[in-house]
Amino acid sequence: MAPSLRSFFYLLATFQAVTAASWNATCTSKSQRKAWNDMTATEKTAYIDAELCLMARPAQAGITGAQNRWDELDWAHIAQSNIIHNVGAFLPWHRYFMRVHEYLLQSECGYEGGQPYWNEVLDMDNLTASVVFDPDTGFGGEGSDCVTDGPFTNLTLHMNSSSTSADYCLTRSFNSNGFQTGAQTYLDECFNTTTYVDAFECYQVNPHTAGHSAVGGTMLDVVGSPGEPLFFLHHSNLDRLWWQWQQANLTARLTEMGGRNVPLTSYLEQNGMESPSSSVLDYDGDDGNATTLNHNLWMVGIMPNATIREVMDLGGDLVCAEYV
Ligand SMILES: [Cu+2]
Repeated sequence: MAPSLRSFFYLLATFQAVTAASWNATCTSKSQRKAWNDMTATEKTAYIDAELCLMARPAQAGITGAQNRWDELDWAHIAQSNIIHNVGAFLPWHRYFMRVHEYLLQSECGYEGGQPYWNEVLDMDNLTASVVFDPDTGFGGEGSDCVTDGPFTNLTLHMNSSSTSADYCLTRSFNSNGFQTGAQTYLDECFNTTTYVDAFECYQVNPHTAGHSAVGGTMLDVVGSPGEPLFFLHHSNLDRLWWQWQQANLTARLTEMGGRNVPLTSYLEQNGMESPSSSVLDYDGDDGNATTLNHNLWMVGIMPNATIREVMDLGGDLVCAEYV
């Protein structure tokens, strides 16, 4: 994004009523990100209400077909799914995405808490009994045509990889077996990797896939999964795992980046994705097919773009959060 446009968005953001968060200011008060199972009923209600608020707020970013803020967030992921998965930017982009979502809840929907996470490893032995699926204090349960209970009953989504005017229901179909690569032994294997490249590959393949498989339905859509509200709890948990890995050697890992910018051909084919074009890759901030701290993280006009450098420190000025 051009510097002038960036400062325009910055100015716009400063004019919004901001209570629990500020944008691009100095981080003074970190968002407290709690596990869903550690939150009070009041805190859970506040979060769910703020999510429903985003779904009801009119679109603002000028994205074709987007009817509300929720659609816009979904589109940010859909539009660039072939440059944010299976690449070095996978973890940083999703960290930034969590922050943008959290910030919208705080700045536009009066939410005062931090982005919750789903501590998935606690639920390995009994997925369907997880507190996150509670219809009264959670996100509701399954539904093969539409989710049938909880706050997101009959939630209608509008964006997918081939259309910005689709109308389809949020669906879920639980899969306990698919959840098992989120177990502690897999987390340990990832935690024990010694380079960022090994870490991101490990976290993506095992704990990341686990949460998507476990919930199923919309969550299993590699491209359109942010239509599922649990996406943000799952990816915050993944982000927490990356932060744990960073903290194991923080001095080095606050700046350790790497990996490719173009997904493997096998990955693209497996997920029906096109190879990213030079019109995108030429502007990603890197010189070649290696991800660096200069890499751009695009947010399709919802919020200003950022660089990987700016999101490396979870408690830095841009993300300004901590997992508690
Ligand atoms: Cu993703």
